[in-house]
Amino acid sequence: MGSTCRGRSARTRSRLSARASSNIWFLFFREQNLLTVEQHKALAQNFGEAGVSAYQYEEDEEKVQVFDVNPEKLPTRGSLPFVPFHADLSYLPNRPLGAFLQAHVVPSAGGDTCFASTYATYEGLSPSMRAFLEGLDAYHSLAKQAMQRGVPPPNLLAKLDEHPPAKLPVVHRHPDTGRKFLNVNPIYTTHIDGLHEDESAVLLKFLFDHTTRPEFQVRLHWNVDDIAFWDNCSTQHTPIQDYGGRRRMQRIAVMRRIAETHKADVAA
Ligand SMILES: O=C(O)CCC(=O)C(=O)O
Ligand SMILES: [Fe+2]
Repeated sequence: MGSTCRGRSARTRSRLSARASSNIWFLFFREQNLLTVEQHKALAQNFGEAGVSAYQYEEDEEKVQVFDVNPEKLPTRGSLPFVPFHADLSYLPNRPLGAFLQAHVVPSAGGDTCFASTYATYEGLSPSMRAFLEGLDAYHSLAKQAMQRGVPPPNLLAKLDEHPPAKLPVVHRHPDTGRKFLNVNPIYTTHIDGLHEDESAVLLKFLFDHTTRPEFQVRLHWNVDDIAFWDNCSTQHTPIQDYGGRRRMQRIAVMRRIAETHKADVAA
């Protein structure tokens, strides 16, 4: 399950360090200090390398992403693009372990983030459907996301060659816990290997819709200073694009140390 911690106590730190050996998929820290970029990087580096991202903006500091939706620059309410549930960079064979996201400016209403447990989405399927999905692979591609934006930004196009589509199990095992999770998402997953195109499209649509069921989710309402940490295998997330004011989020992804990758595959 996920949990919420208040303040900056030792208990908070011990919850975080328990993450790797438990089934916790999501942690939310309230009443924190606003992190500088250096503090934010230091926090992430306790768990792995600070992450890289295909979406880095030129003006962002290295390995930090700032999502700044500012109505003084662009209208917000009603014009923000829908961002469906996703795991970050799922097209990478070694995707980020997770991310730390902190709210620096929040709108007066709205701007929540929903997290779905992919353990729960897998376990919520019937035994027959689970058996059918076992052993299937699906392709995840950065190009899918790039094309959804109409004309892709040049920095993203340049990355397509570096990141060819990855073929990954539809039912994957978590590298730390070995527990099975459902591993498809509408931003990056293009098709299921070995199925006809129409079969794959219908099945993926079902699985994407299945992930949006409220019983698999928590929904976070942000205050300034709050930090969310999510496990990027056992969760997917979606920002709710319903607000009118400014929303500025500072984020650092955490990469899995290479030696840890596929530990569960080896153990299985
Ligand atoms: O802004 C948010 O609520 C989440 C955005 C997101 O998808 C991310 O930080 O990976
Ligand atoms: Fe994301």
